[in-house]
Amino acid sequence: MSALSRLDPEVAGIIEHERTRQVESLEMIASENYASAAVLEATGSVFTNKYAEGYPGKRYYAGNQFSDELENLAIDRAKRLFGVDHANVQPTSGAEANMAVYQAFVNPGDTIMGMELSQGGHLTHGSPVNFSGRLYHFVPYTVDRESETIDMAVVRRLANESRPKIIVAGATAYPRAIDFAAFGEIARESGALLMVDMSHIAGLVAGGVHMSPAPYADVVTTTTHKTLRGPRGALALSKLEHADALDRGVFPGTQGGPHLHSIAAKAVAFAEALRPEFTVYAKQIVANASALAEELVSGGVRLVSGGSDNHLLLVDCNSVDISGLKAQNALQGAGIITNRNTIPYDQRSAYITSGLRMGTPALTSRGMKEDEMRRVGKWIVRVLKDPDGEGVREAVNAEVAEFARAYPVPGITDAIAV
Ligand code: DSN
Repeated sequence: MSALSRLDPEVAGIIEHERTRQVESLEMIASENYASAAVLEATGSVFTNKYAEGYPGKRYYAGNQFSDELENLAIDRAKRLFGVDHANVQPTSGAEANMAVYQAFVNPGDTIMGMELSQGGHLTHGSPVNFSGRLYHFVPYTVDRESETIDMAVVRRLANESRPKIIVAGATAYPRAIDFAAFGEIARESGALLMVDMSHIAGLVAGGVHMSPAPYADVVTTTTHKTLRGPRGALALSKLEHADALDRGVFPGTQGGPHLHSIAAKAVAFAEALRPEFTVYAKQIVANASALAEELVSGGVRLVSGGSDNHLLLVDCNSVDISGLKAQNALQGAGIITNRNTIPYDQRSAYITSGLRMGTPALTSRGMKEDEMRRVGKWIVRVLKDPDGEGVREAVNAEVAEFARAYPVPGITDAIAV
């Protein structure tokens, strides 16, 4: 019996339920994944107990000889993984990493360009309800109404008109490849720094199946738990000339003590992503998203931009005459976990939405391939076409649970086996 189940059976029970939920459902939230048993073990390590404000060799607390060793190891691995000059492994979340970059390179009131949240951007890319939109003057760019993809000519025009200090490239609900080289050219032309938030696609970049922003961006931020399959947390990378400013933006600019337990787990995840198997995994994520996209389209479901180049799909729920909220809830009833999302030029609110975002990283971590994606796609179409049909939901839910149990879950079923 574990210490937790002896000392706090209430919390242990809730965790056990969550473990079962993760095994028996199909986890298709594009930003979620299953961390390995090694990543989970490092996350739960004794580094939870340690304070280490500062950086390796320059701490404000004693007792940090092993913290220094750990943080240097994580930095070296991150630099190797993404081929960059400088890495800061301390950001505790993607939002804080982005905040640290703004703090480092611009002043309140300065102009920044970012993709509008309702079109696929992120809260911290200038949403008026977020610190970013309140502190800085954001000029949003949108996608083209017809192609539903980023129009680089429009980005160039806006950049030349508004002369931002930073251009932010990167998205949370954009199913297509992003041309970081073109963003880099526009940033140079308009005198802006290029910041790439590659949170969603970091694992694809690490696996070589998406253009790397490293050669073009001044600064790159990313979370570590999405396609990268690490612990909850983030990472900021830069060219050498920006290293000091970036580090000061993280600490003391926006954070206090780093979360060393999370840095330990990031180091483990970076080593996992450096292995050749990770490239195979990243390729499979994309192949799976394409197979799923084909199945949905052939079932009569419209996808924003018509398909996917990466790990995610954005379903236009108008094509099945329901809202994103209704679609999300119907699929949840069938054991398929997704999240509703606005689609470009959405007529519904951000709470109801007309879209449904889904991704393949977590299912791919369970070893599923194109055949499984086609099967999953058929279930999704069945439910979306009859969202009120309790019988359909129940039947699909039973099939999904049996199907899901047959696929091992990294960090869960392998941890139980040892
Ligand atoms: N919440 C994340 C996502 O789901 O994409 C972004 O921060």
